[in-house]
Amino acid sequence: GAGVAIVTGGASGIGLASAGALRAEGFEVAVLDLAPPSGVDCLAVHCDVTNQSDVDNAVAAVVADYGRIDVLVNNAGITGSRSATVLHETPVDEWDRVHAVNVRGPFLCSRAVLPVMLGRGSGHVITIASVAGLVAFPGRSAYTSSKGAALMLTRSIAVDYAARGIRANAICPGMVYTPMTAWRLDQPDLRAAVLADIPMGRVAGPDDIAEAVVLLATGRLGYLNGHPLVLDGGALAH
Ligand code: NAD
Ligand code: KPC
Repeated sequence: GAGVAIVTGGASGIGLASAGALRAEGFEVAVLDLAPPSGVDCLAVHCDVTNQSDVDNAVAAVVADYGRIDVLVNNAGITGSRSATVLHETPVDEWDRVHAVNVRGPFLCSRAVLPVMLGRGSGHVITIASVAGLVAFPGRSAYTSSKGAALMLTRSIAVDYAARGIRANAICPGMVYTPMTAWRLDQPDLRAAVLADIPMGRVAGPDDIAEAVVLLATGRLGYLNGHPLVLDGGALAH
């Protein structure tokens, strides 16, 4: 096979599409999520990525089943409720929850997986950040700051582990139609506002992002390290 890949948050949206695409490419896939994935042939492990023992136990279960980990896809993420908006109106517990999933989660998962990768002297940590980690998404302070942190966590891994055969890259999607964003994109006026900023005139689908996950996971672009791969239909070029 192509190797063993863990996908966090693989029960929905971008993670589910990535798990399916990795499986189709020949990877053994383990999905770590609060919810069980459906429709993908994988090892499903119930795991809250903010919980250290959940993460450590889940990674141990993957190693017990598959014996190695080649790819970690840090994908689980949340925006917070609608109340997590501009900074002074953001409830403190919403800020903490968003950062717990989007930053502590990739930290804990990478912390558990890196020793396994170090043992074989190879591996790739792929983190689904966002264009919101590069430019601020209006009215989403907690999310924007968490994605900036997730990108720099990725670069920290890239710098610290490259000499030991491990790479780390981020994928920075623009707007993707998933359960996360359906509330916005299903409202015609809000959808129109989003599309006005996208030169290609469409939002992404989960498969657009999964394709990049597979490209990186399979070891193509082998000199890429610490990079934020932007997939946004040209929005940031606008
Ligand atoms: P989604 O809501 O469809 O799926 C997220 C998945 O993560 C769900 O299955 C959920 O159960 C899981 N999850 C949430 N909290 C978790 C936790 N504590 N532990 C384990 N699993 C948890 O979202 P999506 O749109 O597919 O987003 C996936 C990633 O892509 C996120 O990191 C998101 O920030 C990022 N992203 C999304 C978009 C977009 O427009 N949808 C754009 C850029 C980046
Ligand atoms: C671009 C991205 O990462 C999503 S930011 C907007 C999420 S939401 O406010 O839920 O539409």
